Amino acid sequence: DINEDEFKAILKAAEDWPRADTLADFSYGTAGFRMRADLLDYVVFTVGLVASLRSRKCAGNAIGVMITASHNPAEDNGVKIVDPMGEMLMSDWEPYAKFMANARTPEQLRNCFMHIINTAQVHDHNARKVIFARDTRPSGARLVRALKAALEATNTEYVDYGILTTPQLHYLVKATNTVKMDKPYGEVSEEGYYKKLSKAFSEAINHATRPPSTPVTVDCANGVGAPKMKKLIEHLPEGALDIQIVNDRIESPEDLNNHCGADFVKTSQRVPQSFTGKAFDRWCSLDGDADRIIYYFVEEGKVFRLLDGDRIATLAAAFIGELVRKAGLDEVITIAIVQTAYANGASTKYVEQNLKLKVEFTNTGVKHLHHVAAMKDIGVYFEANGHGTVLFSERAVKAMRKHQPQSTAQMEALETLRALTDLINQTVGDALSDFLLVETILAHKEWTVKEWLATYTDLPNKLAKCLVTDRSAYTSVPGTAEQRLATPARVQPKIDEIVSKYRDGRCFVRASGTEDAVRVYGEAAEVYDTEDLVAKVCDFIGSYGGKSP
Ligand code: G16
Repeated sequence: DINEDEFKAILKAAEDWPRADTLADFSYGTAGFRMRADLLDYVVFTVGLVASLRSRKCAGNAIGVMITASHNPAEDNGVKIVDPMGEMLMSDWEPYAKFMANARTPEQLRNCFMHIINTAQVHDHNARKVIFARDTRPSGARLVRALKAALEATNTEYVDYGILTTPQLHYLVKATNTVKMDKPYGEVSEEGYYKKLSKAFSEAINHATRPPSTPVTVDCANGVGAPKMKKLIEHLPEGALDIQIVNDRIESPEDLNNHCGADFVKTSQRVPQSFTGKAFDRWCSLDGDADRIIYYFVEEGKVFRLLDGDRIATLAAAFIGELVRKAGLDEVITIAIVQTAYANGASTKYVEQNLKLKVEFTNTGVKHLHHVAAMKDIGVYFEANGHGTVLFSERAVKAMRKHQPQSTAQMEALETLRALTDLINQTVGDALSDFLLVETILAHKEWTVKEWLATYTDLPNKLAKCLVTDRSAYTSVPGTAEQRLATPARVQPKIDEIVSKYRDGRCFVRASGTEDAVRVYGEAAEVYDTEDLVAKVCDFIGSYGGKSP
């Protein structure tokens, strides 16, 4: 039952963080709650309450709360909950978070609190701990106060890690909860994160003929990735990589993700502000909370070439596959790739036909991909937008540990593989870790961006955004990886009709879970067909004057 003293304290604290007066309900979307920062105070307060209950449910293990709106514009913010092993909040609990954020009166809040305790069978007297961090958005400081108010009212022990990247917080949650285990995930500090990555990186490039000989430039989206990448560089072995940084103006919030960063480069398919690269120079962009990374370059004549999440997935899967084979483990360990509908059709074909690996599709959102990848021996998952990682199962790690190499070549492959399990963030997609992974692979293969691009040719593609009055009217048919709309009923037949007119045409529409818009993705054999196809679908949706057809 509810602890009356605790609940009194909650109500008292809630007075300072009133719910924004919106008619619409808040929802726990692709990456938690995300909206205009001035609407979020109460939402963050209630997330504090849910995180406290979640920790009690998880036997007092630390739960993470990250305050960030990642790729969204600077005036937005968001909040999401991280489970004990560093993974996203268990999906069964998302409705609880939604329910609580939408409680409009003290009675409703009380009912929600009681409901969670009863249905999730939370032992009210259990220990509870929450650790949290935020990105560089100025609104973060106020939202942290709302969070602390909820944690203090619920007598929850907490650690405020200040400003971190999202994946760093995921790392710290797992490190905190494994500290007493046989194999702790890493030291419980930001410093520990850099130490783990740099040690693993040194080991991973140890058997490469030479480190990448050309410099790489990182666009940090004017966000938290900038100071954190600089700290990472301080920890890397001397001379290992020549890294230049651009777009690191975190002191001017309006510059965050503005004409720079992974989302801008991927969606507009052009170079970011401050780009000074010459032909074939290697560049990459992080997003606003440094969980996504994409690479790109320009060819002579300024032709823009993108090496997105699909490219990182195929690069990583091919490399890890080779190592598994060279180490003599290919009979024991299998590799699978997980993608979303946004994956370029050419990448899927390449994985199936050239790499001979199995591809599975899930809905958008790393939480969905992660879940499927975690069931494989080695699961490589990346969204085309550059958000992803590689998961090594306990089974695969054991096989690598036990395997006795039969030759120096086998031993070297095995050592590199083992280093990758530490280099790659096992909790969530992590731009800093993925950056070191890509650099490691390019070093081993002695590849420039040119060879990397040559592996396959992308189908021309376009991603557009349409503003509609009610994006919740757009729902997908379950089991189609969001490639078909169930509602509004008239839209899917029309899309099918339009798509049928283009060679290799593919197009789908889905409601964004992070922005107030629907996304339209299209592919076709020719660039002008792709443009035309997406424009026609957008026109159809827009022809209702922003109203849902
Ligand atoms: C978040 C999610 C990603 C997702 C992206 C766009 O990214 O973590 O998995 O691909 O939003 O989602 P949607 O199309 O539903 O708006 P981030 O980097 O903003 O946290």
